[in-house]
Amino acid sequence: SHLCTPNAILKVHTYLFLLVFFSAEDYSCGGLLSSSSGTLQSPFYPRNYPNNADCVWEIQVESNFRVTLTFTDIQMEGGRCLSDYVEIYDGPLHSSPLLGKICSGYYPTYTSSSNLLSVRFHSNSRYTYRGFQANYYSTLADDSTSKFYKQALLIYT
Ligand SMILES: [Ca+2]
Repeated sequence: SHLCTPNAILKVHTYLFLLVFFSAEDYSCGGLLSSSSGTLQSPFYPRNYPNNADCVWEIQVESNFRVTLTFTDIQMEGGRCLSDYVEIYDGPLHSSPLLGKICSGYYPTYTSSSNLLSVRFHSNSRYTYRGFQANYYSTLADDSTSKFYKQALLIYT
């Protein structure tokens, strides 16, 4: 029949390609960040983030450093942060204390107690907003051992 002519098949393929191409915009998010400083943001920021997103960033800096994360923008579904939110963990995602769960309204700062900080962004199946942007940097750990050492130097020199 005429539906099986090469021209008809080409038209169907073109149609399917356009359907897939325009129905969902590809993106990747999350990953391991190992530079001493950097920026992370929700997919497509400052355009609206996609629905059903789940992104995990693991920030790992040098072993004697700490990670400080500062948010410069955050706009998501508000309220109790049950729909769309960012979670910040003091170490690896599934085995570390939750430092904060935020979605809108204020721009907090978090500092890890080790050289690892994890950030998870989650969005539910509807209503999207601009999302978030955050910067991180690393600072040399000022632990009790080095403080004691400095005091000892002051006393004995
Ligand atoms: Ca949502």
